[in-house]
Amino acid sequence: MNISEIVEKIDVERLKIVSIVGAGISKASGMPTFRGEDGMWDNYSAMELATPQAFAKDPQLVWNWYKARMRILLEAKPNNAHFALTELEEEGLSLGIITQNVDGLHEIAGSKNIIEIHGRIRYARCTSCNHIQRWDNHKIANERDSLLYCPKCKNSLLRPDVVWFGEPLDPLKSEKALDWLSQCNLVLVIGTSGVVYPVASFPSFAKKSGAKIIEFNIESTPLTPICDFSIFGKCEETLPVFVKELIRKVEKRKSEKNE
Ligand code: BJW
Repeated sequence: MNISEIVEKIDVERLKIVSIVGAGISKASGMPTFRGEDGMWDNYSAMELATPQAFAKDPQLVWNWYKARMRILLEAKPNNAHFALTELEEEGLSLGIITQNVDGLHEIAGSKNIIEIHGRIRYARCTSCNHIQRWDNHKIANERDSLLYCPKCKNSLLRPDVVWFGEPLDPLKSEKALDWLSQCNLVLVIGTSGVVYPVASFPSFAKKSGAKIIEFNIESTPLTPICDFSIFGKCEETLPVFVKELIRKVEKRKSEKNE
């Protein structure tokens, strides 16, 4: 089924969309994904580095990984997939974006209702007093082999303000995400491998509340079987087409009602 045929099947009456987003959306902005061919850095897998154990054992190694990613991010711009989601929101069709990405590109693209469920790479958090500060500048990103320390407690180490494996998600963010997912009637699952929990369980949670699920990915994922439709291809190409066609259908519906 092509995108027009899929849009044709969507009930656009009182559409409330939630987008669940992963690293694939930022690939065209130059940000590496976690798994697949991008998933190694300095011979370590992202899965080995994104843990509190890795940070406890070798904070410098972990900070060097985040600094390498920050150097890329500082040059990155949102792409057409980020902008398509902003357009959905501006048209009043979106409840919000639940993003696993820590890069902040949705906000730069102009989206407002965003839950950054795995945190924010641009901020660092004190491992003792929880003081939070930005570190997204070229000077720090280019200082290799140096750690960041808390300006408040002086000797305490700062860490990236993100969620690593084995760490709980912010309960307020999870609660808000589940609230959106129970209210929505359409979920767009964009550029995620669908293997990291609890986010990987969000589409089926929404489906149980009656939402339709559409996946945008370059390949099938463990979520594909529960999706009503899968749109295979680069989301920076497919999502803008989908959004444009959806908005056209909503507008057409509105003008028919007013006649
Ligand atoms: C394109 C594309 C293009 C490419 N267009 N598509 C239940 C069952 C089993 C395990 C667990 C479970 N519940 C919890 C767990 C454990 C664990 C987990 O899920 N493990 C599994 C891996 C087995 N989960 C956790 O530990 C979570 N915490 C938790 O559950 O806490 C419970 C707790 C309670 C009380 C006390 C203590 C604990 C935390 C998970 C945190 C994940 N963190 C990371 C790092 C964030 C910081 C950082 O960025 O550095 O989050 S890991 C990494 O994976 C990152 C991502 O957000 C996340 C998901 O990755 P994503 O986005 O899907 O990227 P990829 O690379 O995997 O996929 C990219 C996709 O894009 C691919 O499909 C491509 O095909 C596609 N693509 N180009 C469209 N152009």
